[in-house]
Amino acid sequence: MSLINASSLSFATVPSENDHKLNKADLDLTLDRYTDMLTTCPKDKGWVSENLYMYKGFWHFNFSYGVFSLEAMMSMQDTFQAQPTDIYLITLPKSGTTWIKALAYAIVNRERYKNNTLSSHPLLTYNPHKCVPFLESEVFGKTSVYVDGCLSRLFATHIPYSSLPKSILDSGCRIVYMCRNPKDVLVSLFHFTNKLRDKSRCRMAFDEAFEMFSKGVMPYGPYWDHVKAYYNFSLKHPNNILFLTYEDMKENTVNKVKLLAEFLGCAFTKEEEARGVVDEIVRLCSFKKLSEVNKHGDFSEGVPNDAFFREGKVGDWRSHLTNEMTKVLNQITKEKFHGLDISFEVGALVRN
Ligand code: PAP
Repeated sequence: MSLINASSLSFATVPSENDHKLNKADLDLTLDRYTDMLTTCPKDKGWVSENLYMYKGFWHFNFSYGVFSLEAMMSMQDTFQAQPTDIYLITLPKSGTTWIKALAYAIVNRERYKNNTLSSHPLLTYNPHKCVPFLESEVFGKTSVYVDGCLSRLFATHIPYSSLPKSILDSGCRIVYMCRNPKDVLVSLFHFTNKLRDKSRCRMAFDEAFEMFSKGVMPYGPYWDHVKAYYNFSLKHPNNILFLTYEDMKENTVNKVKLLAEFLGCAFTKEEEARGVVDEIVRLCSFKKLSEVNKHGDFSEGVPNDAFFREGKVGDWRSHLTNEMTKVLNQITKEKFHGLDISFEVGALVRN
């Protein structure tokens, strides 16, 4: 959930600061007709934003959060035309969005950088969020990233299954869904929120974050409903959706990167494997490398690049949650995921 204000959008295959300038008047006109709907939506306290609004069972930002607003999502539902060759990376905030963007981008564009051993790669200069646009940024202008040598477009989104533009589900395109242990999502979102809260708002206490997360109030949450809907979709359409967990990706990075490449239609050749291309991509997209590259500078106003790189570990929740909190979240997860083969235990996942 990179909180991009409308005025700071800038995306392209090889990003440049002036690639995309938003025309605010046009934007207002496009989204105005959806704003009235917001007044009828249930409202609750937000994390980074003042409030969140419920639409079709999920919590959303309002217009001031540009790309991530409910209005932008509604506009997408009405207008977006998916293509069967598209690729969508779908996550809940703090579930590995930045990482999966980097990996997918590096995999599908690897031909372009093969002759100089990745040394001039955009990921060595730009935040992965600049390399792969959020789907909703289409509302703000043409931002498509075309994958090398083919017509595939690469997008990311946090939109819940029930609100995805219908054409995405009908087109038979490829979807990669990545989820993460809810307890680590909570901890990550808590820290991200406090990093981004400006001086006018006091720091959030962990107790408060826990309360909100447990009752489902987080951007694009409830957590469990988001994951469950995509999981069920993946059972029905195993060829169209690759269901991954952050934990499994951490544990088996090389194997999962190979699987991801295969799913994206560009499996690594034996020759590439022998040349060490897979390992090189894993290193390029590693927490260590990306957090070094993004140590300084701002991604957008009020959002430093380093806000997307904190610990990058599995199980950091252990140093934040009390036993009582752990019990509550485990119980909710058990009930909500009852009958589903989803596990965040390292080495335990399931399918693929
Ligand atoms: P977003 O949805 O706002 O874009 P997202 O990238 O999903 O955020 O989540 C950030 C988390 O991914 C951070 O986790 P933490 O707070 O528990 O540390 C961040 O450290 C982690 N992360 C970012 N890049 C990587 C990476 N290359 N490898 C592993 N974890 C990463």
